[in-house]
Amino acid sequence: MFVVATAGHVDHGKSTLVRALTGMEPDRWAEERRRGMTIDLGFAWTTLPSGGTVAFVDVPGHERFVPNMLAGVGPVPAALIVVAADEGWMPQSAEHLAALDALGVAYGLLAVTRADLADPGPATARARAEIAATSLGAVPAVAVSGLTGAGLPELRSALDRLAARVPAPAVDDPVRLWVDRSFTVRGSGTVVTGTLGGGRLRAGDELEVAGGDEPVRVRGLHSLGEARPEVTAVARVAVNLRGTPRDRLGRGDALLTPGRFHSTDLVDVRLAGDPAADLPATLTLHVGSAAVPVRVRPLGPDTVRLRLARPLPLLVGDRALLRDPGRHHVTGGVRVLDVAPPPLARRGAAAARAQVLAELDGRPDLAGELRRRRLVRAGTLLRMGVPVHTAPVAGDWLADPAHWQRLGEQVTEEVARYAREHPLEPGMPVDALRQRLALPDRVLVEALVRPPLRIHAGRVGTASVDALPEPVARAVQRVRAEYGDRPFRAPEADRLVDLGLGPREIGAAVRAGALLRLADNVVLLPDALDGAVRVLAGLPQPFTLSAARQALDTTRRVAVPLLELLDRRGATRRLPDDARIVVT
Ligand SMILES: Nc1nc2c(ncn2[C@@H]2O[C@H](COP(=O)(O)OP(=O)(O)OP(=O)(O)O)[C@@H](O)[C@H]2O)c(=O)[nH]1
Ligand SMILES: [Mg+2]
Repeated sequence: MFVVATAGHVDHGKSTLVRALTGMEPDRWAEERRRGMTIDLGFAWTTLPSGGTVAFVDVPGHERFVPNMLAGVGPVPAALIVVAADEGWMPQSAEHLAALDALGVAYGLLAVTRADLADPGPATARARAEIAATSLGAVPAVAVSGLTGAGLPELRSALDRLAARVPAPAVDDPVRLWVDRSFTVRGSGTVVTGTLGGGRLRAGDELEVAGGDEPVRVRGLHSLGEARPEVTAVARVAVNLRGTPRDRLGRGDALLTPGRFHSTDLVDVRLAGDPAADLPATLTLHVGSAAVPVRVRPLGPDTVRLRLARPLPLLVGDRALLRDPGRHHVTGGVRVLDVAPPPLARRGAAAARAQVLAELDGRPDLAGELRRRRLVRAGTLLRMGVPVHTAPVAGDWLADPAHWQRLGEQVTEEVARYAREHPLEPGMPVDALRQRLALPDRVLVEALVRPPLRIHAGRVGTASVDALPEPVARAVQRVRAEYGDRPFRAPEADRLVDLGLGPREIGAAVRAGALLRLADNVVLLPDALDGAVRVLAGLPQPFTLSAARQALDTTRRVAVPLLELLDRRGATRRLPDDARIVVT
């Protein structure tokens, strides 16, 4: 389907022309028909000579209703500009054309109506000259009369040729349907309509409402007045929503493919046309069918930051326009450069930001986004409208290659520094490393640790992290040499000091499994436990503490905690009379 919006000054014959072409009434309201004036958007369609379908979004020309006009043309890629032969170029001819230009509409056609009332030549010449200076460029012109029907066959053929020029829509894109109407149908519930510019909708689909948290479900679809199981862009579509109250949705809302859009109330944009210098501080941003008040903060010569009064599901590259509602004036077009811009807190941040923005053109650019954001989730970029075609470094994280390499080097440095500062610890805790490098996710740390570093028990160190630090290893060696043949004699406290085994060293040796700690300052070699059980099993059962102490050739200082440890491990059991047995 080819969708085209009308444009043009009030009373120049837009609705008459749509009626003549389609046989349908675009002015839906009794008040419109009574006043002979379009107030809100109208919809009509017909078959073209080629067999294709054209659907019209007929807009009001009166200056009071320009916001309605903008809601209609926002999502539509082509325009039928209507100028009356007898009146010629008028203020809303200019304002509508400025809006189309601001939105970057590139496909159009000029119909000079009321050609039965005056020579269409001068109006045609003026209008073509005005249009040629905009995004529409040189457009074909047809002189018509909605009254006599003269020129209508030529106009139909011209519409066919225009339809053939409009690029094919991206039918696999996610759906962002800007709602231009919502109403209730008795027995069916809430229905919203809009121009589907990309993607496809199916009955049964689950969709998101921008800014809402509960999903909505498509109960049924209509296009051109007929029920359809599926509607593919470009199309006018009416969506019947299951169990959704009508007041939940209205013009300016958007139905979205779930998880594919990022609603934002802060965007950095480039202005087309007039530079930012004398821009009012507050304006209205029109995008899709939405109109939202914004506060304007100039950044560069043609770039500004907009703070939206409510969040919208915007994408990098979106076209929108700014209008001063008080002055009935389209201030200019904007192109969205960044939908998740950094805050401007530091001094000089705005100037630095202006420099960054000067390099951006609104075309989604993966390498540039990675360079600026350094680390970002693939889903985040997709939701900004930036296609992702590189592999993640970890999880769904993407990294700027140079930044990633730097991080790898920093990991080596930080782990080495930590080892120097904490020689007795078996490596740097993963979370300490994550914080040190300001990484947002642990999986990134895990991906950055490469041999000879490795992660063991939540710490990053060399492959031998669970080996003993050098000085502790030497001390343990000496314990082994001195006590190997008296395995149940523990070094006295001052002997431990001589050996260089303070509490931290003992802790490191215990963690590494090189010493067994029975109590503060009471340590044995780790094989002592099995040896003790063997000795105790040789005693007459049950045995007393004193018998155990003698058999083990040790002191109470060792025997008491040793037997308690064996009790805890279930190797021995303590009886009510304090004697023990070895559990076999
Ligand atoms: N003689 C003549 N009158 C026309 C022609 N087209 C429209 N008119 C008349 O011009 C008046 C306005 O026509 P509309 O079609 O309502 O104009 P419009 O552009 O839709 O107006 P708005 O929607 O209010 O902006 C009506 O009285 C029409 O009958 C034409 O080709 N010839
Ligand atoms: Mg009209």
